[in-house]
Amino acid sequence: MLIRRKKGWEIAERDVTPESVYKNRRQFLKGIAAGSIGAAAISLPIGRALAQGSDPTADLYPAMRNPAYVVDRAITDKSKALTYNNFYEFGSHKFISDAAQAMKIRPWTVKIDGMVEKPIEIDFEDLVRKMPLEERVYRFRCVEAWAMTVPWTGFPMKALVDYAKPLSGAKYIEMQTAEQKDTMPGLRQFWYPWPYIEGLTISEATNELAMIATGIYGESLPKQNGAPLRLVTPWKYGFKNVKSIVRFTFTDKRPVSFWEQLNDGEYGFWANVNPKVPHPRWSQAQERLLTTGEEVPTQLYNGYEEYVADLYKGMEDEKLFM
Ligand SMILES: Nc1nc2c(c(=O)[nH]1)N[C@H]1C(S)=C(S)[C@@H](COP(=O)(O)O)O[C@H]1N2
Ligand SMILES: [Mo]
Repeated sequence: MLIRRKKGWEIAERDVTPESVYKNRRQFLKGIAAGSIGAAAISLPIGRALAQGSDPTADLYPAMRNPAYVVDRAITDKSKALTYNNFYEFGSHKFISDAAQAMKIRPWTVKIDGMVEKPIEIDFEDLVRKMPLEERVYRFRCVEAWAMTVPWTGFPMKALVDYAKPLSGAKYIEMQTAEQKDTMPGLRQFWYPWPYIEGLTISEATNELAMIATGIYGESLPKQNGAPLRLVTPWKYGFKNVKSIVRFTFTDKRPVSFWEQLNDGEYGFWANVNPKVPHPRWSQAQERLLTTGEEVPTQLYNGYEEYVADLYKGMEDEKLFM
């Protein structure tokens, strides 16, 4: 049974204090430097853990950049995008990149099931080699009002939908993150409705912007960013972008996502970016750029209105922007 929590003070992703968490982490790292903790692996640079193991998909990167997606913003520093993360399975704060290195990403089986011609399980390696990989630079906007601009490598989600051959009655796709009890300490926080799931309508999933990312900055995805595959929907708030996916389920019922299960007064299914629709506890008018800290105005659909506005024609009664 799902535990439905309505208490915003316990669960909102905004409620952590990154500064204090960061200070604690620095204390911790000082401890390591002083030799009080002999954990050499912890001080490895981010991403090295994967690079050291054999990444059998390394030959796929970098992929050719698709020049159609132009962003009038500087690309966020790689070091920022790889160390300031949300991945609650590894902790409910931003500095989980070290902890995430424990995640096991080989072998990685992806299930495609529900309303499809033939449910299948496929190894990630086989799947990614069937898909048309390219690089795209996209804006990214978290509901907490921070933003980044990153080069993702991946494939249009439409290619996966075509591969899955959904039945005509399927309307939605539910996506689920892995649950690794032995590597994900966050799963012990029982008040969260694990596993992390998210959903899209099939028309959203087949919109040209929707992407399944397998890489970032010209390399395969680091674990903290959702290796080996995660969703990227740049017109929606960041929490839609479910990481480390193990299952795509085609269904005629609208999925109730992780955050919506926790608090449907603050987080909804659609979650489209709109500066004019404030979150119940804060404004969405501005966003803070990760590298510079600069505050800039947020744009409708995060600047992707021309691509996606048609998806929502005639849906004015829906809560499209939360
Ligand atoms: N499984 C899982 N996916 C997740 C999250 C999470 O906690 N668990 N956080 C989401 C949120 S709130 C954001 S903003 C993005 C952050 O992605 P990044 O760390 O690659 O920047 O991941 C999203 N996907
Ligand atoms: Mo987020």
